Amino acid sequence: MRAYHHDGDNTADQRLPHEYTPFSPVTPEELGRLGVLYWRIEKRDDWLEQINAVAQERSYRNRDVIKVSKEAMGDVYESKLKTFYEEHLHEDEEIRYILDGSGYFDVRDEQDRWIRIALTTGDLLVLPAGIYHRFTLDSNNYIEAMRLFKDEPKWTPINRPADSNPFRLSYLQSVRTTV
Ligand code: KMT
Ligand code: NI
Repeated sequence: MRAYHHDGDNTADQRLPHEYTPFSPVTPEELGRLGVLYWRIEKRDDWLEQINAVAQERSYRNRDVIKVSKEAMGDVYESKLKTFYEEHLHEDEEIRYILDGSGYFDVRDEQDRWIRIALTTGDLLVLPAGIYHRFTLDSNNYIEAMRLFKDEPKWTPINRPADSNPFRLSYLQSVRTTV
């Protein structure tokens, strides 16, 4: 995992790193203040047990695996990528363990700037309900991820603006009270 401020350029290819100049890293503690959680679980023999432990601890009772690539998605590839990259929120956590490949999750900070979170195999990321975010593949054009969720999947993206959504409001409140 590597997190940093995005350069804000939305004209160049979204798959490029878009590092702010000078490079401006974001620590796991700063992500934590936004409610974003991160674990490193190496893809060794016991990775599944470790995932199971986190899942049990946080009541993630269901899971599936998504493969994002042209080969795996065929006709819906372009439209899915477009949907992933539209700024949105969910009414539940978005939990991803990267099984293979790599990609970028962008999340908004307190000043509404983009933080780019570069994930690779072995990274586990949890985005809180109500945070504005988006996802893109990087120039490797391939990611495979386990998606975990508490009960039934609640994938529905709610595109910005969703400022009066109750999950948005309680997210903002939780961020303020943890500062
Ligand atoms: C999402 O919700 O944006 C995704 O599931 C993207 C693919 S998982 C790395
Ligand atoms: Ni999402």
